[in-house]
Amino acid sequence: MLKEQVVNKLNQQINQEFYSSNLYLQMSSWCAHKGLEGSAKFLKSHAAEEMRHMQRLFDYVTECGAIAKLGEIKEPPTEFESIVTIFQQTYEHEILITSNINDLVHVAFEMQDYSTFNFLQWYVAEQHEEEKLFKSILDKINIIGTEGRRGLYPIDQVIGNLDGGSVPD
Ligand code: OFO
Repeated sequence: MLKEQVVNKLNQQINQEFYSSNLYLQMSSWCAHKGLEGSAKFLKSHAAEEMRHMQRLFDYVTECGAIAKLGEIKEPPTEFESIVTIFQQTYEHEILITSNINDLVHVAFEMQDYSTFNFLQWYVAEQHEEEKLFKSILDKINIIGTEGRRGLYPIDQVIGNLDGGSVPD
């Protein structure tokens, strides 16, 4: 049986994962609109991965006999300055999510809820992968650049071929 404080934190995280999914899906639409097909594909696929993060939490709360609450999801921004801004924002967003997960792990530990603590270890490992992935995109943008004769095309191709990689179930 989950303690109320833990259920509330898990539900907050469900909401955050929904927001992450919507944010990346919205970003993918902006990229598609600008003809950045590789980035659009990558972000759309990552939006689907965020929904799987949400679903895993949703199932855990439900399996523990509590009610998973979806709540109101914040509207993501629709306008972005550039592809560079988009990937800076995704990296910053993942750092924020890591901090949310760490808070959640801390609450589970403090409440001596070792089942939830154990369940959350997947998210701890996953956030390491997510930060690494988005940091690597920023590094690629820095190396390849987005200006010059060929413009955005090469970096968009590279991003489109990236494997979103996630921690195995
Ligand atoms: Fe991008 O890891 Fe979930 O939110």
